[in-house]
Amino acid sequence: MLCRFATLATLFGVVLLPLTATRSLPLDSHRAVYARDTTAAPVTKTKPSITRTGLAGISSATTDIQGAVYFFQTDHTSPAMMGYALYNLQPHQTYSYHVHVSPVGANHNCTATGGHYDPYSVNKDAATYKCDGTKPKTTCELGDLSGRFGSIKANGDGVAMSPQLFTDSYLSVSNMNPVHGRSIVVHNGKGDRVACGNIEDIAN
Ligand SMILES: [Cu+2]
Repeated sequence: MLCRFATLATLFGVVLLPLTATRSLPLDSHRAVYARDTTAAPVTKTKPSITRTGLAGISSATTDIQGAVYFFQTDHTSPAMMGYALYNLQPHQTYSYHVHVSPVGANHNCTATGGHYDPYSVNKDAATYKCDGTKPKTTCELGDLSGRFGSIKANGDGVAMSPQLFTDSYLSVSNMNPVHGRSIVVHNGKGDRVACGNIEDIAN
């Protein structure tokens, strides 16, 4: 128990503390930030390690699932990095997760999020759609995160952490094919939308 939460806390600490540290920096002109260092106290001489963030706090109206899916970029020319931590999943169950095109509905309605984000219109026919993670641009909806990077697998405690930070060279936080303003939906093995959350900036 302790171990499980300690691990979660560590993961969130690693990701969230640097993000929080950049709160006061405008997202779209990091050069401008350095130029006005003289008026800021305390003065930061080092380049912020993370400049663009998208965090979806995941929760559910129908289950106890909670957690987060996060994206960050060190600058607008670097690929986005993506990871997740989820808990209160069904032990040993497998879940899929996607970027959906629209935000979550007012009463935490995951259905309001619409379909998967597919900016290259790859999915012409749901019956034959098959994502090959090695060819994301031509075979995957870019929002098909489980198709591209692998499914979420809960451990015996119902916890799932991304086994690594995934490098996403096709989605960005807020530039080309942006995830900002969209949502993450987690589906169970039957495809039901069991949890969701909006992808929001936490660094402005
Ligand atoms: Cu989905």
